Amino acid sequence: MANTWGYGAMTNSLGDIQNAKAIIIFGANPAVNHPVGFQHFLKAKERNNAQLIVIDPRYTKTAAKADLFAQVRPGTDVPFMYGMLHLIFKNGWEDKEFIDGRVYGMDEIRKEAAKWTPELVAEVTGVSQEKLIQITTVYSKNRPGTLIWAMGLTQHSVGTSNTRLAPIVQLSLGNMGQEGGGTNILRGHDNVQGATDMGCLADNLPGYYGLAEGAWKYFAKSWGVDYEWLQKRFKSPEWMTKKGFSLARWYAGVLGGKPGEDAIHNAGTNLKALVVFGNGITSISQQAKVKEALDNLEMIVLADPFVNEAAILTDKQDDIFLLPAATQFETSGSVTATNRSAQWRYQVVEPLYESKPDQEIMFMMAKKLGFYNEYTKGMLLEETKDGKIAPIAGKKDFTWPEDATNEIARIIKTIGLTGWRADRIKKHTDNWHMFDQVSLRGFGPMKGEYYGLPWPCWTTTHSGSPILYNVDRPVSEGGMGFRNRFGMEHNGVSQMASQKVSVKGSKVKGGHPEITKENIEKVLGITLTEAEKAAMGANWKVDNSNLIVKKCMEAGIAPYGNARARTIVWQFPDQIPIHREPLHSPRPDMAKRYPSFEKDKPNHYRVDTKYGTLQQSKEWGKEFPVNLVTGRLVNMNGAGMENRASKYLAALTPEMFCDIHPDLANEYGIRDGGMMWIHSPEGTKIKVKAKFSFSVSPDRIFIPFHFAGFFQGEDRTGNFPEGTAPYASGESACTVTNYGYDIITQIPETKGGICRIEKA
Ligand SMILES: Nc1nc2c(c(=O)[nH]1)N[C@H]1C(S)=C(S)[C@@H](COP(=O)(O)OP(=O)(O)OC[C@H]3O[C@@H](n4cnc5c(=O)[nH]c(N)nc54)[C@H](O)[C@@H]3O)O[C@H]1N2
Ligand SMILES: Nc1nc2c(c(=O)[nH]1)N[C@H]1C(S)=C(S)[C@@H](COP(=O)(O)OP(=O)(O)OC[C@H]3O[C@@H](n4cnc5c(=O)[nH]c(N)nc54)[C@H](O)[C@@H]3O)O[C@H]1N2
Ligand SMILES: [Mo]
Repeated sequence: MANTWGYGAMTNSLGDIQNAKAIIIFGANPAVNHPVGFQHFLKAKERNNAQLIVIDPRYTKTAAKADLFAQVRPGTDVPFMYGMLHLIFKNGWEDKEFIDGRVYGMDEIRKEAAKWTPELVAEVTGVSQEKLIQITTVYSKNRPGTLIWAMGLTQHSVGTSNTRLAPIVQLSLGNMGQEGGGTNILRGHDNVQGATDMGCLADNLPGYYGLAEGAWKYFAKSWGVDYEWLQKRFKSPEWMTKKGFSLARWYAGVLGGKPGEDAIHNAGTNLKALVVFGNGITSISQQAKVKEALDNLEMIVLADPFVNEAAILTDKQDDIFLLPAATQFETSGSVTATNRSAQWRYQVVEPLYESKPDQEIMFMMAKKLGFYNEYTKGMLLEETKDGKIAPIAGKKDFTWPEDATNEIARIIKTIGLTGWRADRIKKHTDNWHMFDQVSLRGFGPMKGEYYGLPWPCWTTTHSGSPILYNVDRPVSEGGMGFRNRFGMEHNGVSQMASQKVSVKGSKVKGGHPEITKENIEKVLGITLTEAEKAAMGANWKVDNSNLIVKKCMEAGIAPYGNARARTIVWQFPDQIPIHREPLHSPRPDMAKRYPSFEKDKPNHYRVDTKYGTLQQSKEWGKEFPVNLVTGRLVNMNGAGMENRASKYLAALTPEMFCDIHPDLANEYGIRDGGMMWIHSPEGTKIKVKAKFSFSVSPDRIFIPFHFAGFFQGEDRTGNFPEGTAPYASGESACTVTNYGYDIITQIPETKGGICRIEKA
């Protein structure tokens, strides 16, 4: 199982936002969710007179600081962005040189954008033509502009289309690879960038290595274990290369195949046990199903510093184990920030009482299950000059966590973690005061390095790369072109950057492919010795000799090529992003005009998943006319247990509530402070307190997702072991968020649902 919330990494850094002349935010509320990072946005306004533009269905605290605000209808960002592109092309505001040299397929986008006149955009998104024109004009005329997004773009059945079209807007304006530009995704949890980089995803190995046999073999070699041994961990070899269940639909793994449930494809078996490290479980859509799945498991293990409220939700009586995990204050190690920078986290206190850090719990489990040696062996190994993996001389045992960090640096070459040795990361954190917060450049002992060595950090002496795809700096100072990942050509068109685009100081002029053993001599114009040839891996990602990277650094190029950013993804159901209404749209007319994917997706992370058939099965909006928007509060985090267990944080929002416009409330006889029911298309309901608010328009309501402990009107807090109940409990928003999952990542459509409301 893996966490599929959110996707993308920041191309620039929070500090670099101070260089922007315009900032456009799609579906993020950093004043609330990234209040420290948001200070850079405010500084950009103060110092640079940066124009702040916010696109959100709600008037948020971030919107309150904006120069321009568009209150978009949930799930219509694709039309809004095409509306911008329409105006950009119509007025000739696009960066022609950038597009010609570095982009593939912009003509297709231009064609689609031609359809999205301001008039049509206004009809579909609810944003006036004037507002769209004003926003596009201001954003185009103030370059560089940075484009920000977070969960408002991703948590949709078309989340992937949203997160493809946003960079396309940036490409059209030439805002990529620029100081003050880029696409800057405000990531979620502490170290979530590190968690994704480390393969806590259902569809790849650490470092985004795929699940193909070649990648597994690279890891087997790097971990010093037999490939065959690894293979035998699976029921049969073919399961090794298949995606796993995602966190979003783990419950289907338990319920799959029962009447009315989506079918699963899981080697002929349902899931029987659940082990959770650091997820609330009450934060996942379809809580009624989650509860049923929990009730049907044979065993539940919850490793958490608090009582994980999954234990409160279930009726299961036996075989639920609460393991007291230590917090991050009680352990140490490297963590990765939203801008790809590493930091060292030092331990503050020893683990309290009988709690243990996560890794110790995992080591104990590995011992019991009999694979502890294989699990930890990689920390005792190193690469040799001739491209082999050998034991580190004289090393009998590992030191946690330094040796784990060094193992990561050794193995993960795809995203360039080679330079992330533990001693280097510590030195950065220790010398925190020696870096400029805007450029991240180091001074004094840190000269020549950027803070936290933002990846790719190609070698143990490389500077790190604070701005991705910036060809105006030498590779040795973090420069690079776009990555070449999808072959040399498509439909007869070269995927390489044009001859005019070279990375500053590079010996290789113009675009070039990613570097392999086969093409290195030709592309770099060098001759390898026989010894070098023997040591070199097939490509830079699996080259234990690191010779490919070394030769590339000497030539001043990034090993991953200098290619074109592509707007067309020929492997996806929508080759270019197109508008598709959420599966549950409050507007049946729009659902007909802009239907979801015609075909359902079988075996999507092992679960059959519905799209168009469900959307078109009914005029959902007639029965469920109100848009349901969910999101965050500043005093609470995630599933909320950590904060509701704090007296002072809980006191700020002691009860679960719903932001509702008085006009809408009045239609249903709901009073400010009165109770109301919210009903979902799945037949579930929650009872919450109404809170009159003008942040939402009368066609939509907002609920935070930080509460749990109540379920469809029932108070379940009696289930807490004595003395462990938090100060605040309430209904979980995810009991009523609707069915609907992104077609590629399977992120739930928690930002594009509908409901029916009623006075309670
Ligand atoms: N205080 C606090 N901070 C947090 C967290 C927390 O729980 N509490 N969680 C952390 C995590 S894990 C994450 S992922 C980040 C998330 O950070 P954000 O993405 O900023 O969080 P949200 O509040 O869920 O959603 C952002 C905005 O998206 C808007 N939105 C909803 N639907 C749409 C839509 O269709 N289009 C557009 N354009 N906007 C839409 C919502 O109204 C909301 O204002 O925050 C992190 N920071
Ligand atoms: N409706 C709706 N649902 C959403 C979202 C939304 O916007 N709307 N957002 C989604 C997103 S982006 C996210 S990231 C999720 C967040 O949801 P969760 O991941 O469930 O959020 P947290 O509350 O951060 O859960 C972390 C759990 O880890 C525990 N924990 C803290 N530190 C440690 C540690 O060091 N070790 C261990 N083992 N446990 C620890 C905490 O006590 C808590 O129980 O929610 C998702 N769900
Ligand atoms: Mo998140």
